[in-house]
Amino acid sequence: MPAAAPPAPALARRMADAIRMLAVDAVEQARSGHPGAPMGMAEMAEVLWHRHLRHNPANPHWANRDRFVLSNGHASMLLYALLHLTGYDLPIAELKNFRQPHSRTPGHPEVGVTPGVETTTGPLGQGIANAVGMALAEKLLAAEFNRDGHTIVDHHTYVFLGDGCLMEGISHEACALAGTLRLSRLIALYDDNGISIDGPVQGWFTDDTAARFAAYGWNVVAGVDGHDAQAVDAAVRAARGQALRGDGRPTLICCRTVIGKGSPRKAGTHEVHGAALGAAEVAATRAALGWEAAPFEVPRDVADAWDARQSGAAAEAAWRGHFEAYRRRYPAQAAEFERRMAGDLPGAFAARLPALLEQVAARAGPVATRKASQQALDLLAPLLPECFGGSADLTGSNLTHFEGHVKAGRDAPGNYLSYGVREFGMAAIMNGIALHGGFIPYGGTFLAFSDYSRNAIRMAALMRQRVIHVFTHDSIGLGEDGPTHQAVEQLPSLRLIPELDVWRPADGLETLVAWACALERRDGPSALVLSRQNLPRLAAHAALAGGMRRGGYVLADAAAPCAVIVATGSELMLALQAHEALAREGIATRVVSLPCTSVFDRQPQDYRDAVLPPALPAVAVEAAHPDFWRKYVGRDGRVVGLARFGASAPAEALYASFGITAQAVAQAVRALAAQGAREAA
Ligand SMILES: Cc1ncc(C[n+]2csc(CCOP(=O)(O)OP(=O)(O)O)c2C)c(N)n1
Ligand SMILES: [Mg+2]
Repeated sequence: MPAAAPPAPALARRMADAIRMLAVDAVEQARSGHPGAPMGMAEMAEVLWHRHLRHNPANPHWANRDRFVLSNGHASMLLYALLHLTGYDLPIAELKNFRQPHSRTPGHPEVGVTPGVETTTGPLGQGIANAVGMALAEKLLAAEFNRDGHTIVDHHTYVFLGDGCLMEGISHEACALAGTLRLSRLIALYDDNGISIDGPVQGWFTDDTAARFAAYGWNVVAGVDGHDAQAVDAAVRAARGQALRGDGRPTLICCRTVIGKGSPRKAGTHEVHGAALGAAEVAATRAALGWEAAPFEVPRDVADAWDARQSGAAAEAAWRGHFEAYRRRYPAQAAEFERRMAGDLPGAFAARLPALLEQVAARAGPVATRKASQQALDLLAPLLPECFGGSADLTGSNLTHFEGHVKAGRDAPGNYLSYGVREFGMAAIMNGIALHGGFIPYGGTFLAFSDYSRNAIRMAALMRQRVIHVFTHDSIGLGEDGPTHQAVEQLPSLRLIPELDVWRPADGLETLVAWACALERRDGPSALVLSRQNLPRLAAHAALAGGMRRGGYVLADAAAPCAVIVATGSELMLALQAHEALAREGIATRVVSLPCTSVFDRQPQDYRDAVLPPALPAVAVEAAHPDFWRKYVGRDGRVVGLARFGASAPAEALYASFGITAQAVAQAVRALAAQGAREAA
């Protein structure tokens, strides 16, 4: 679709001022928020949203809409004003309720709360990385589904970002990769206002941003006056033209702006970044702009000019026409495209899974769970073309590659990406891929480095996106690489992230079940925590998969057990060894495997109580920080774990020297049993 004709300059200015005043008035009403950035980016917003963005306010989920990411999420009122003005289901009452309980205008944009918001932003730098993921998803889907004369995947990803996003390290990770991958349909507009919270940025941000992005392989349009709508328009037109000619380079348009533009006394200062202007300055701003409308009122001609409902419906209808022609010619691909964008798994997945569980349960030999994960992928990936794998430069260690994977490259589509050593970037890019739709992204690194990715994992959870993290080398069990690489606190701390399911499987069958649950889960991310070292098969019957799916189950039992031993992953074998040793002494115990505590916690009380009877004392064993397990063993229970950093030595030596052994578990049970006997006496 060609760009829309620009409005007459006087109207264009009033359209921008409408954004300014809605932002000013909403922040004033809330006595909270960030007016400066919306005021400074108002012209950029008018140009992009009115003249270029292809979207349909009546259908925020149209598959081929352009994506828009407000990476400087504190400018949320800018986005809410745009959504309201163009005709999304965001009435003026919602703007009046900015930042109030239950409003659809939260402090920072949240996907799923406000129609038209594509990703949750606010943690600076992650929005631009999400956008890289969206642009990558678009490029991959276009390569997979478009046919000669049938371009059904054909949209842009636009981003607004500020100084803060560019100072954040993740912008380097993501933008460097975008240059390498030649994501030419990614067009970012930089709000270059020279101000961040502490004041003028000369004291802390003096990068040559244009040169930096040119070095990444981006097309840079430098020195644009961000308040000159014609100049911004020309830059966006050129960027779009270049993308369509297949130039390959993403574009950064550097727009010189004045923060708080329009406010006579506060424009250009950090005072306007994150505080209401105050009644006097609001009045002065109205006067300076010549804006006569009352708060939250938009003059009719301005409202009409902004209304994008008709043009949006026409744009989507035209695309639907193309799509129906595509369906007639390529019915199978059309159905597959719709399935992929809807996020439904193919019927073959559920149909084949039971046989695959049998197959894996029958594999007797010891296996590292990272290897079991690769074997699971070998079985599942052929059923799931939506799987898009990768690793932050540890493919051979994470074993995230599966048979027949195809590496995506500069210009080559594929289903696997070497993200380079960019854990945070990978995690935020995966969020963008998932948000775009069409793929289930997964990516690997060592568990100890999950901290690098952590806020993006948190964002996936907050946004409830289906993203799968593969974290291998999960404990001191990795051995000689030492304490820098041995996770201790990561496992419990990941479990504290709401909505994140953390799986730590113990053998091949548990690993396949963990993968299946992560893939089936539509409403949140999962982390698979996997061993480097070989582990014995413990669950030899596919029938156990049902209990695994519930996050926890009884693996070994006895008549009238006097204690429960709870374990995960590589320590489950220690629990079983202790159970057997104790049985020989006449001490009856039950062994419970808890591969995913959050899934277990979601089970009905009677199931949880049946697995972990509240009356029985409990011992937990896990080669990680012990505190988390208090939740299951209580104050009187025992935890065999590691409340210190590991060390560089062979794994067996470390387990022995840190006392994470079957003997220690058995001893803990004996102590509990003795205590119980004393109390009973
Ligand atoms: C990761 C992260 N760190 C810190 C903040 C807090 N913060 C919000 S805006 C901002 C300054 C951003 O400067 P800039 O992008 O230039 O915004 P402007 O003041 O120009 O609107 C900071 C530090 C944040 N939102 N995210
Ligand atoms: Mg700034």
